[in-house]
Amino acid sequence: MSAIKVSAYRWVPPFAQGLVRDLRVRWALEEAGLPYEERLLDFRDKPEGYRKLQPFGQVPTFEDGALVLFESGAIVQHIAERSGVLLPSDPSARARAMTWMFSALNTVEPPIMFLVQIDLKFADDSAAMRLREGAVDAVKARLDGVAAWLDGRDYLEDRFTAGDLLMATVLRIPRHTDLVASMPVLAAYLARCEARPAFQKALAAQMAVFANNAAPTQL
Ligand SMILES: N[C@@H](CCC(=O)N[C@@H](CS)C(=O)NCC(=O)O)C(=O)O
Repeated sequence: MSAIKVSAYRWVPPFAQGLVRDLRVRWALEEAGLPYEERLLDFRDKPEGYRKLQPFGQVPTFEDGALVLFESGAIVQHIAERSGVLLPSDPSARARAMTWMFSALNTVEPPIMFLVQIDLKFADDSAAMRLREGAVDAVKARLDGVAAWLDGRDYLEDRFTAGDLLMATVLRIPRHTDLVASMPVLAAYLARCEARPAFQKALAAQMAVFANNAAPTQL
């Protein structure tokens, strides 16, 4: 049987290390106990034909024999459905968990990514910086919603699911700010998710690749 392959970057700058979205897939595979291999790519120099696997030239992709998937959320969902570990079998509980998967990627991640763009790509652009206050408020509004929901709970639903896996990876993104760290409910939730052995293995695997590969080009 051919091994599952996950695409990932050989190296990214420190601000992105530990955040690249193959982490979600590695984590889901670790939770499911499915072994995988890496398909390592250079950020600036993707192999000929890679867009046949990922139309936008991004990571991650997931290859399992003839099945090729892209979009980290879809890949995590596939792994979760296949293994049963990350989604409850009860149909209603499963639908709730999937609701949180979409919520993480579709409601919470976009304002966070907008803020990240401002802070990490346009920090010297005064026009962009004028948008920052509003961008922070938009992130806070989403974080307030997640924190209020989580208050008194360990996880978004009554057990850890793929919804938590995606939400935790999204909450990691604004680590250059104290937005999550300053909210005790969210900080504790994130720490709880990150303490899972499967997360620790996934993170170590991503970071090991960067440690083994010197910066190939200036990004
Ligand atoms: N929605 C996609 C986003 C993938 C994505 O943004 N990947 C980044 C790394 S985390 C990437 O490869 N960026 C390079 C690019 O967009 O050209 C997913 O969740 O898989």
